[in-house]
Amino acid sequence: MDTNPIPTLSMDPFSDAVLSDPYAFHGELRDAGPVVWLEHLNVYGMARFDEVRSSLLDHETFVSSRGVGVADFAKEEPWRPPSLLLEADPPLHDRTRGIMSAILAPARLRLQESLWRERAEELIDNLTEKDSFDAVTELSEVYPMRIFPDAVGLMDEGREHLLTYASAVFNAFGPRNKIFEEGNASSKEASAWVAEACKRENLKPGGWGQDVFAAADRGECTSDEAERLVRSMLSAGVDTTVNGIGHLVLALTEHPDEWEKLRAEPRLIRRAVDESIRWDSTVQTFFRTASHDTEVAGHLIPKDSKVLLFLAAANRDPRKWENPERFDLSRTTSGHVGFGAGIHQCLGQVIARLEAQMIIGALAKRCTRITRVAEPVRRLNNTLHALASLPVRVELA
Ligand code: OVM
Repeated sequence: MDTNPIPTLSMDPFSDAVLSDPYAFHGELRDAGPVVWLEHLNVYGMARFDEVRSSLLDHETFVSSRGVGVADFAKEEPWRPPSLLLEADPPLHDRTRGIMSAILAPARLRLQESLWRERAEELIDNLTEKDSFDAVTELSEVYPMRIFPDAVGLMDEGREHLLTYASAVFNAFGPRNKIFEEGNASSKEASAWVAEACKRENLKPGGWGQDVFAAADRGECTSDEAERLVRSMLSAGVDTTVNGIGHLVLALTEHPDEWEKLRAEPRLIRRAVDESIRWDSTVQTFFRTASHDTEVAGHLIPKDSKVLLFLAAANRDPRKWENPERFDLSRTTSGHVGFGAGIHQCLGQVIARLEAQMIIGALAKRCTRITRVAEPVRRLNNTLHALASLPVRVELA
């Protein structure tokens, strides 16, 4: 073991430069080796597809209960009470995951489909009354907010706090840098609102939130756990879909041929959603912690090490993907790690796919062309590849 030393990189993966345009850095990481030492953070890193995927699958070696951010919960106070899903290992994780999987089962989500389609068509009809609009502030930030909070059964007042909260949650997985501090300042009020919104008495009947409390009534979890599980929906369900949809629109404006293909063959919309997540992964990174000494590609990773997994880099690894930098609707996108892999693989991916399909479906039905009319503006986040603005012009069918 370790006849070749582990290559060291000095670049800060959470610097403004890397976060705004991560792909060149991802190439350096992959080419440096299967395992790297990131001396700026004192953590190991993996950016090649095989090692990222295997590490995600090996949840006993690479645990989540010590945090999936840079902070080790064994040594540092967590930023908020840990998630019972994301920041938990079996057996706790399997119990909570079981409760949530039943509530968000695909057959139950299908019940939302016609309403979500109606809402998507409504929004696109309104937007296309003008020939140009901002695909972030008027579309990707708007559509999930019109369907998701209602599906959970959230109180009406204060829903605007959701995006502020989620962006702070995702910033908190990174180091305590300027991006974290700035988001943290504005998130206090949002956190307080979220805590209230998750309470049983504030959730409307008929929503997924009340379904979690019904599980508590059946003895599957405590009421405190139910509140924390509703919090997971609010943490993970908004900023992710907002930026997933934003980047999907961006991908389609930059690839007019793929837009043509998708319009000609609407069944490709499904694939476009996954190809977009492969090509420009919304969740760029997550950490794990080594629970014991382990070996990866001949290198020792000592017990208690933090390991940074570059999901987005794995999804563009040329060792795995042909022409990985091409957004290509004719490829097989399945197998990407944009939703993770293994026991923690995105619980909400069926919701995310459905939302994206509905809004892009409505857009494709209505518009023959979609063109970007100004440079997209990025919103820097320590975990999410995020957009602040994407001005587009459309031509109607
Ligand atoms: C949670 C949570 C928060 C952020 C992300 C996430 C991607 C889960 O609170 O469970 O999954």
